[in-house]
Amino acid sequence: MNNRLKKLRNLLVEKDCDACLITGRANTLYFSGFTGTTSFLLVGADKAWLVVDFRYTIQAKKQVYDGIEVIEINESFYSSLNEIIKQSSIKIVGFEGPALTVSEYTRIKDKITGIKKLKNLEDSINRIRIIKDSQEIEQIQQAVLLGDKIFEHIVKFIKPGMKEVEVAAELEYTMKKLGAKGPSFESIIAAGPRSAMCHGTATENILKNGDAVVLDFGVIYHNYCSDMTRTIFIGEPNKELKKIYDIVMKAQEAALEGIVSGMSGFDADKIARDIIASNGYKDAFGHSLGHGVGIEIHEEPRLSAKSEDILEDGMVFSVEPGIYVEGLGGVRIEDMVVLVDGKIRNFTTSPKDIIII
Ligand SMILES: [Mn+2]
Repeated sequence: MNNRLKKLRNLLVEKDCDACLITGRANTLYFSGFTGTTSFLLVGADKAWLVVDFRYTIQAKKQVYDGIEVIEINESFYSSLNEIIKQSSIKIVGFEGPALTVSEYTRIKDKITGIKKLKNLEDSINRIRIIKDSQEIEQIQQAVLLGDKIFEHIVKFIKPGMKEVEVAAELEYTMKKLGAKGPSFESIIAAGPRSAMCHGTATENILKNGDAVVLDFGVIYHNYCSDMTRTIFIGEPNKELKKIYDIVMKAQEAALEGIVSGMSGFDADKIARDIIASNGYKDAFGHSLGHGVGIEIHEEPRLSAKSEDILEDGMVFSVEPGIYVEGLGGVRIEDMVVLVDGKIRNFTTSPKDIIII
C-alpha cells in the first residue's frame, strides 16, 4: 500500500504541492484503507494524517495502512487540520476538485489559515487508480464472478408476467445473500420498448411475450464494483431484434479480440462502432463502448469517440456495445475485462448465446 502513497507523493512533487487533501470516498479508501463516510486525509511529503470524528476513531485505527496517523478532531475538522498544517510547515495544498464541495472549499480557505495556496488537482489523483495492482485485479475478479452467479440465478427466476421491480428485488436480495455489500448502481431491468432506454431502471412494467429484457447490474464486493449486461428474450424475439442481437454480439466480440495495450480509447470504441454502423445502426449506438471499473463503478479509462486515454496493461474496463430502437427495444451486451500482456482477459463468464425464456 505504500506504493500507492509513493505515487501520490510523486504527484505532489510534479504539481509543486507540499501536501494534498483527499476528501473523496474512493480515493480515501484507496490511499488509506478507511471505509467510513466522513474524513479528511492529508498526505504530505513524508507524513500522512487521517482526520476523523469520534464515531470513526476505532474503525480508522483498525483500517488505516502503515504510515498514516489517525487524528480525532477536537473542535472541528478545520481546526484540527489547521493545527497539523501549522506544525508541519505545509504551505501549498492540492485538493481533488471533483470531490470537494464549494462550501468545503470556502471553509478550508477561511478557516485553515496555515495554507498559503490551494491548488485544484482536478482528476489527477483519480488517475493514479487507473492501473490496478494484482490485489485489486483479484478482488475485481471475485466481484465479477459473483455477478455471473447472480445472473445464472436470475435467468432461472425470471418468468413472463413478472414486473421489472420484482426482478430487481430478487437480484439485489441475492447479491446481499451471497456476501455483496449491495448493488454498485441502481439495477437496470428494462423490458419491451423500455429496453431502448439505455438506463431504464426497473419499474412496474410487466415482462411480456416478445420482449427484449436488458439486465444491467453490478455488485460491490470487498470494496470493488462489478458491472455486466445481458439481454434476454421473453418468448421468441421478432426478426429485427434477433438481427440486432447478432450485430451487438459481433461488435462486442470484435472489440474483445481487437483491443490491445497501447491503443487509444477512441480506437477501441471505433472497433465496435464501425461494425454497428456498417450494419445500418450508426445512430442507434449513442453511448460509449466502455469505462473503467474499480472502487467506483465509472472511472478512468474511457473507451469512447471522445477519449484520449491510452489503454495499458493493468487497466480494468467494461466492453458494452448496444443498439437501441425507439418503440422496438434495445440490446446491450457487457463484459468486464483487464488488459494483461497486451491483450484482453475477460473476467465475465456468463453465456452470450441468445437466451429465450
Ligand atoms: Mn457499464
